Amino acid sequence: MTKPIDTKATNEARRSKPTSKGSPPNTSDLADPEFRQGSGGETHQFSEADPDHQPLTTRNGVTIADNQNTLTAGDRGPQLLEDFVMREKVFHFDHERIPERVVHARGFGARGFFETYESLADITCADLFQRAGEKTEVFVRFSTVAGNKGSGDLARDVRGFATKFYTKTGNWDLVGNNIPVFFIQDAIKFPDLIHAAKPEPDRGFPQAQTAHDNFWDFISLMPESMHMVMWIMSDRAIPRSFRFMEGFGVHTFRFVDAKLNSTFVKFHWKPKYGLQSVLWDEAVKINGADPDFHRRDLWNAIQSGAPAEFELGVQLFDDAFADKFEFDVLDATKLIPEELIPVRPIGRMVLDQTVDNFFAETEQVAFCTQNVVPGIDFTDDPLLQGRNFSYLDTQLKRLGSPNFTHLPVNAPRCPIAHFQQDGHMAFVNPKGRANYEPNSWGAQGGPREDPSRGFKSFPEPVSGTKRRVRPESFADHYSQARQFYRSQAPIEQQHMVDAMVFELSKVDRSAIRERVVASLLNVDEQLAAKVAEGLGITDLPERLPPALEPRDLPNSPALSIVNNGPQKFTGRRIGVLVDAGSDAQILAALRQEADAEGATLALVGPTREGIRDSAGDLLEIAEKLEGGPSVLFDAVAIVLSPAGAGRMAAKFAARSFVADAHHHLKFIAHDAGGSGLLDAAGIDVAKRDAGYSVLDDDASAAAFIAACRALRHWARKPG
Ligand code: HDE
Repeated sequence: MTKPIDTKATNEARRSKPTSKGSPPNTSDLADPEFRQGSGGETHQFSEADPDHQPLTTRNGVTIADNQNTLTAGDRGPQLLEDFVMREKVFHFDHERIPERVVHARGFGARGFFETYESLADITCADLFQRAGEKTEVFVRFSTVAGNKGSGDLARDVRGFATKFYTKTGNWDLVGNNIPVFFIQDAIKFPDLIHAAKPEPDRGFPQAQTAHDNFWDFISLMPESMHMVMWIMSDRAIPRSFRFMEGFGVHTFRFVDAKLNSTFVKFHWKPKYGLQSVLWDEAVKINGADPDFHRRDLWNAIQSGAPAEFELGVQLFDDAFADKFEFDVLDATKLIPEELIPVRPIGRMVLDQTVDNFFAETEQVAFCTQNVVPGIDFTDDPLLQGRNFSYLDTQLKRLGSPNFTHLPVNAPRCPIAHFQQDGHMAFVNPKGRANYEPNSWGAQGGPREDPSRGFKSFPEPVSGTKRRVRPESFADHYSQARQFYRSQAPIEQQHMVDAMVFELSKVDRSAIRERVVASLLNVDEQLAAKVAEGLGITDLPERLPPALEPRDLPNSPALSIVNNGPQKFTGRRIGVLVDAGSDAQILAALRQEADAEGATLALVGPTREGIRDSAGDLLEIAEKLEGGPSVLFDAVAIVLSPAGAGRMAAKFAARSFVADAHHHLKFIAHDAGGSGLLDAAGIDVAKRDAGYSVLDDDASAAAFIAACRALRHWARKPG
């Protein structure tokens, strides 16, 4: 007969506190009495038997005696249906998942505040913009669009940049992207666009990629998408981190003042530490080395006390500008160049708190473009109008109840009072008899409308014939695509060509590849020719006839990332390759200079247990070499003793570390020992350009960090 295992003894051990005599370790996290508090704030008394822990209970509050074994009839007998402890636990587990977002499934949220710079009372009555210094609580969710929840962060994709402002007059959701234009002009095309971009339905792949037939087939047949295609084929679609990208409201909105005067407005987020993107080869490798690279970056930054920060800016204009602007301001495939209407900063947003619970906040947050507050209004942009339907609808599907506004992350911070009632999970319920209006119950009759403070739409005169038509003013699909391409630095243009050649090389049908090239001929002939060359198309196809002949617009310097470098290294990370005996003085100088710049130093070494430097001090290693390739860093330094260099030179991962950094145009610093590893990786002195620094004293460490402010040594020809 089998002897039952004495789980009582194991449980006792699990519960017991560690003793100096080496008894089993306590499950340390659970030792924190706050750790298991319910989200409703309820706490349980510690059991007398175990003063360090709250008793484990069922959801009904019944204390559980045994969380290891199901109730059975006989030690080896069948499990009993009456075991509510086991059934409730598994039941709840079975229902843990809610539908992931149909787009923007993979996201990462953070909390913080928005601070208004100055009163905008002359242009909007929106309460959050009335008083200089006013702080408004915010929740932001960054995301990718095409991939599922588990996809890699470094997909070539648009990034979502959705902000919920919990204002005193209701929640305002600014649900934007990191690209200022969109693929389509009318919401009715959104399901087609997303179907085409997502994995193909018969095979379920490719995941989180537009590099496949369906996407490019759709694009080649939808000229209006070409402007946005330029953006997603550019470095904008592979940002270095959420902290280093812009955000845009995309549509034209309205600011409305107290007298119902309207001013058109486009919203912009500008990252405090400037824009930065990775190279495609880096993106591919980062996705392997750390698929959570973007979320980890934001998490680490906030946890280390360096919040992400963005400035909110607006482009303001009136009807006169809208009438004379060469494109329709209601067309979301167009932007207004910053050179034409400069972006006026109106406040800053600081994201300084990570979430307490990913599901409760990042997953359950429900953004709705319809969430505007008095002083902010929609325009007739057909994409925006369609979104106003879609977001509310999608939240019901995802969260399963019209009461999703009760969830803490979605609940307004201002008072709410209405006669809506019941529904699934109604846990914030009105009291009293009156649940309709008008009523004659006097003071007990509940809330009343307020014509003076209530939301009022801008009284836009509207007339027209009801029909399905795309306005003539939306017909120019290529001029701004051309403007974007031509406004890029040569290296950025090359990246766009490379991206298109890569993506189209994954397209099986040559007719689709050729149709894209035919469309590109409307954007820029050289671009089309280079893409054709990369694809091996020897005879350029006929140009796709455009609906409206594209025009040459003036270049917009603001559109380039490289030409607008931040000239700071703040918030960036240096990977320092070290081994036993690395020079303590050089490491100290590097650390000091990095600290002064607001950058971080991460040591990459042979083991996580740490190594002793030349002074005999134990150094904390952030990444074991094989798990910490140089793609994870913005710049690298190689600080090795001669013996250490010898050991490293024998390792493929160490040679790749420096070879990749070289190939990715990174700034590289090295000491005399580090030079040996560079030689071993094939980067001899002759190949070391101005992006290399020799570390031999404190001044050289300072010079290296100063050089890093350029972010990349673009002049390098890695060969
Ligand atoms: Fe979205 N979009 N979208 N979108 N979108 C969603 O709403 C939709 C568009 C954007 O972090 C969905 O809650 C339609 C433009 C972001 O939770 C869904 C159209 C822009 C997020 C939806 C668009 C965006 C979404 C899926 C064309 C930039 C993530 C889950 C008319 C201005 C928000 C959800 C988050 C999410 C519909 C176009 C940005 C299905 C129909 C343009 C940042 O409702």
